[in-house]
Amino acid sequence: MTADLFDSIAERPAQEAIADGAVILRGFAHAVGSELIPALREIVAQAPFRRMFTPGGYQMSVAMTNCGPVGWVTDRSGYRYDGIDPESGKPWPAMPPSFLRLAREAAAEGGFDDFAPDACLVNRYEPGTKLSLHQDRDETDFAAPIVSVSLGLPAIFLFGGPKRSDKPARHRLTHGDVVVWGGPSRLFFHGVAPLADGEHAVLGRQRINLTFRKAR
Ligand code: MD6
Ligand code: FE
Repeated sequence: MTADLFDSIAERPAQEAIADGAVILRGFAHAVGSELIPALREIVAQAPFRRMFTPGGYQMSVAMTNCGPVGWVTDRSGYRYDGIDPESGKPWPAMPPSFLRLAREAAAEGGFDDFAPDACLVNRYEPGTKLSLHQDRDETDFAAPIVSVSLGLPAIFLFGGPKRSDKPARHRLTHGDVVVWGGPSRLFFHGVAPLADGEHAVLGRQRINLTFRKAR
């Protein structure tokens, strides 16, 4: 019994390096999950999830919103960070202190001290929803990492390399896992495979991902 317990811990170490500069912190957000979810509900009440359009005219299957000084948006004119929610004409909801604390602590754990995110993109995946391989390159300063928090249903995170054609590795991310991503792999291609159906005890039939960035 005890041996089995330790074996399973050994097979799933708390920190998994997935590339130079990229690490999965298993369960790092678990303890604060119960604080994050009510704060998330308030954000969504002020800035509801919406499915944005890519510059090429496709509607994204992932629904998005933001909190913080600036938010990531896409429409026919391109991708950008904007201080105003185009749906409401108002600033995005403030970044809750619990979000900021988690992002800073995770970044430090991943080797990036003094992370000061000014944007938190909130993604909602429903079963069947996916995110195609892409680079995060709309930020001005690539020295800052990205911190990505997974909540709700598990997902397969696809992690490639510097070229779109690099075959991605598949990493299963579950509720509370945090990916810290920067340095040499900051511009690597990545995405999310179509979400498998399921029911999460707290969030139901969805996965929520928070990605913290220093955009400006
Ligand atoms: C997601 N994440 O996990 C989408 N980007 O829902 C991302 O696109 C991402 O997790 C940059 C760094 C980490 C990420
Ligand atoms: Fe991304």
